[in-house]
This record gives sequence, structure tokens and C-alpha cells, in this order.
Amino acid sequence: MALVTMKEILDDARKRGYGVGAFNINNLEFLKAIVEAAEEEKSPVIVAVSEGAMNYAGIEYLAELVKVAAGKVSIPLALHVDHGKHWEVIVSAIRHGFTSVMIDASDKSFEENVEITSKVVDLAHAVGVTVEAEIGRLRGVEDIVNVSEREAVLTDPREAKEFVELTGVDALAVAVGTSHGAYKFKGEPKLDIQRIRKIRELVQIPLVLHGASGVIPEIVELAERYGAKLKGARGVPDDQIKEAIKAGIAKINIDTDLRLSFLAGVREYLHENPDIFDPRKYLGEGMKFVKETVRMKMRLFGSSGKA
Ligand code: PGH
Ligand code: CA
Ligand code: ZN
Repeated sequence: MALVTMKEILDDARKRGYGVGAFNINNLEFLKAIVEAAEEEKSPVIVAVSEGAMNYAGIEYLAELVKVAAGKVSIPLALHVDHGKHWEVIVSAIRHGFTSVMIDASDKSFEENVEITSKVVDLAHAVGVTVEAEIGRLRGVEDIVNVSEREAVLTDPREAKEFVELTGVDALAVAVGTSHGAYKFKGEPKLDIQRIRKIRELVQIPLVLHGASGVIPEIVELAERYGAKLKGARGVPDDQIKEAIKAGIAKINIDTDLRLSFLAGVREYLHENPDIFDPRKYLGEGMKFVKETVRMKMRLFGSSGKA
């Protein structure tokens, strides 16, 4: 089926009380893994492309790959810009058929964030494209999606309400204690579930959880067994993701867990098969791992069987 908007996907998720994964791609292997998982799980899915991914693969390659994938499956699939920081990128993505864009001006002042986001909403809504924006700031400085974030500023519920009213965005990313990457928590992982509930009371549109990877211990262990160095890696435990969805999160962003899964699969394969040099063999093994992780996420989020 043709690409659908993210709004369609998230409105259904909110209505029926489940979460939908937004999974990042950089190449064919990750895309195939995600789409095959979605089709087999009968789950709606959001395919996310960051500016870093566009710089790596080229926006036209990725956009066409995703359109081909959507045409082959029967589940609702949205193509989304993750952490769009530049006006030209947003415009280019819409021209290339993205059905959804995130404008991330969360590092700017409230007023500037409102101004930049409103401009994107005007453009996108004129052509039926969904807009996600962000209020508050995640912790840490990472290049995982080519965003640079300083200290955490957890989302203020009243500010969130005002922001949504002023901009007319369709989905809102909130900061509630997560960060991007594999090193999310020094001590006990803790999401501010109460804050999600408060935002949810004041804001009617779907809420988005960034930095939601679990940094799955078995995957980390496997990667480390075959040479990876990931000391101190820690993510958001499954039960807290479930709580977050119950409290009002509708979209859950996953990148790191796919990267780690791919890594574990490729490392294991290369270690076990030192004579193999056919990339289809080891990339294929990485792809299998990504697919399995995506399937697990869809069951965790409750989106399996909802398409
Ligand atoms: C994310 C991904 N992408 O926008 O928020 O977060 O690093 O936890 O996968 P992770
Ligand atoms: Ca941000
Ligand atoms: Zn993010």
C-alpha cells in the first residue's frame, strides 16, 4: 500500500491505547528488516530518517527504497524525518515524498521554537504532511542522530500545552529522563512517568518518547563476547516503556537497539566464519538480528496485530 501519514498511524494508536515504533534506517538492510518485521507482526510502522542518514545514503536513495517497501506490504507505513534541524532538509524531504517531518528546534528559546515550528507546520499542512516538534531537551551530547544536546531540560507540562496551541503541531516529543545512544543512565534507569501523565492531561495530541532503546543486555553481551567494547551501556527497561505508553506515549523512537543488534549479528557471524567474505552473508546475519529486535519491540509496544 502507499505511504500513509504519521498522524493516521498515531491517532489510531492513541485511540486504542498502544504505542508505535519509529525505527531509524541508514540503508537497505535496516529497512528490509523493519518492514519484514512489521508485515509479519501485522503492525503499523514509522520509518525514520535522520539528517545524518540522509548525508550517509542520500535522501533520494532512502526515499525511493522506502516507497518500494511500502508498495510491497499491506501494513500502514509512514516515512518520517527524524530530528530535522534545517528548513532546506524539511522542504527536500517533503518534495521526496516523506509523509511526516520532525522539526527539532528544542535547543532554541521557547519563542524561537514556536516560530520555527509554526513555519514548518504551515508548509507541511498545506500538503498533508504530519509535523512532530520537540519541547524540552534530552540529556547528553551525542552524534547518534547528529544532534547536539546539552543538559536535560525536562518538559514543562504547561509550556507543552502552550506550545501545541501556538504551533498546531500533530505530535510532540517530550523530555522525561531519556537520552540518545547506548549510555542513558549512570545509576538506576528512571523515566518521569508522572510528568508524562501531567503533559497528557493538558495536551491532546500524541506524545513521542525519544531515546527509548532498551540497550538489550543479551545483545550487548553477545556483541561484547565477539569483541565489542560497550562497558556501562544501559537503556530503558521494558517495564518502563510499558508504563510510559500507559501514561500517554504513542510513538517510541528506536535507533540504538537496531545498531547494537546488527553489530552483534555481524560480529558473531564474522567470528564464526573467518573464511567468508561475501557481504550478503554477514550483512544478512545482521539484518536477521535487527528484524528479531523490531518484532520484539512491536510486541512490547502493543502494535502487533493492530494493522
Ligand atoms: C531516537 C533514538 N531517535 O530519534 O530518539 O533513540 O538512541 O534510544 O535508540 P535511541
Ligand atoms: Ca532535540
Ligand atoms: Zn531522537
